[in-house]
Amino acid sequence: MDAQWRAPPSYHWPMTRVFSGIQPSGALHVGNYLGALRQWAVDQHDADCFYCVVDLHGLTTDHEPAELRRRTLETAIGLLASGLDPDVCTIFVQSHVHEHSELAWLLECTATIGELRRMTQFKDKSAGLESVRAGLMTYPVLMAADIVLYDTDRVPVGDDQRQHIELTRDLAVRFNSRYGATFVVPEPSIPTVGARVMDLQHPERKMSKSVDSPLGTVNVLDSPDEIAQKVRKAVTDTSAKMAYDPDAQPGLANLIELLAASTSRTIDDIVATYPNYGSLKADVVEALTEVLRPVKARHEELRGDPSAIAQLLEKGAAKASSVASVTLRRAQQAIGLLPPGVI
Ligand code: AQP
Repeated sequence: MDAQWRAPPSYHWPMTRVFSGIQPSGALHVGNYLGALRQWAVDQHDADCFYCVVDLHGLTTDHEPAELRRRTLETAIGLLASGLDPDVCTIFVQSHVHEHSELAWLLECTATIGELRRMTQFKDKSAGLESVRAGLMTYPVLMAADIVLYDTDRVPVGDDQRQHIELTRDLAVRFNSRYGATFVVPEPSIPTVGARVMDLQHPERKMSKSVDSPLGTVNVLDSPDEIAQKVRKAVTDTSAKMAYDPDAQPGLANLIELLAASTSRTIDDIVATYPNYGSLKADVVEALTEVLRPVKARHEELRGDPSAIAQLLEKGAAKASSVASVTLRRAQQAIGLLPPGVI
């Protein structure tokens, strides 16, 4: 066997390798920013980071082709506006790197239908649909392929992705134990505050790009007036008791977390400071407006030059492919596929 295909992990020592992705399923919201993107921008200075707009994941539910293309570009602009620097990290579109789909098949043949059916996002997203696309059940396997292709050590994500990272780890371990050391087994990295920003109108469910909740979702590009209107109308409760209790007072807990995540204040400090919900909401408006201000300003600069974005995505894809192709070949060899030209 060709030794380069079966070199044991970790392949990129001493740099930690980081990978994460985002679906082009709608406008970026403050949950995406505080739960994930802000951390991505920090990580790019300490690790070898690969960040991806996962457009193939956008095919799992109803979509308009032209709209998917528009959102893919818009999401890439959102990543740059969030502080990602293409000279420091690798930014690309998933479908530009064919290795993602190819490795996904090898991992589909490693996963079981039972474990995919147990994914809570599959249960939530398929609930009530008359016809469920097979891809909606198998996309966590594609996500596992996205991650292990880059010999990823760490995956910065929001709390909603915890179960998918667990599946990725299970598949990597299973593949390694069946076919020999092939994949690095990644660790999730989930922020302590802001990991699950809830919908302002329905604080029992997370803020989501693809759910139509105009007053419940604070978008990264919202104006200060829109932020103020949404936060002022945010659902709280009638008890008026200042406490951090996500089960009993989920709306209030969400506002407290939003303030903690957008400032350097602790939850205890916030609970002790505010006499009533009104003054808390006023400070949440101010904190969100401030934290999003630089993102909006960069977005304004970037949106005027889509061809520059297209070029940097092409460059990112070439770099990503140079890493992904090595991992894919290693996995193909391990699982028993005959390399072309070899007898
Ligand atoms: N509400 C949230 N709070 C904190 N983090 C969040 N993330 C998503 N929603 C929240 C994190 O953002 C990153 C990118 O998310 P994604 O595009 O992979 O899709 P998602 O997790 O399914 O998020 P959305 O915004 O709710 O999209 P749709 O509506 O398409 O499902 C991830 O790291 C995620 O954890």
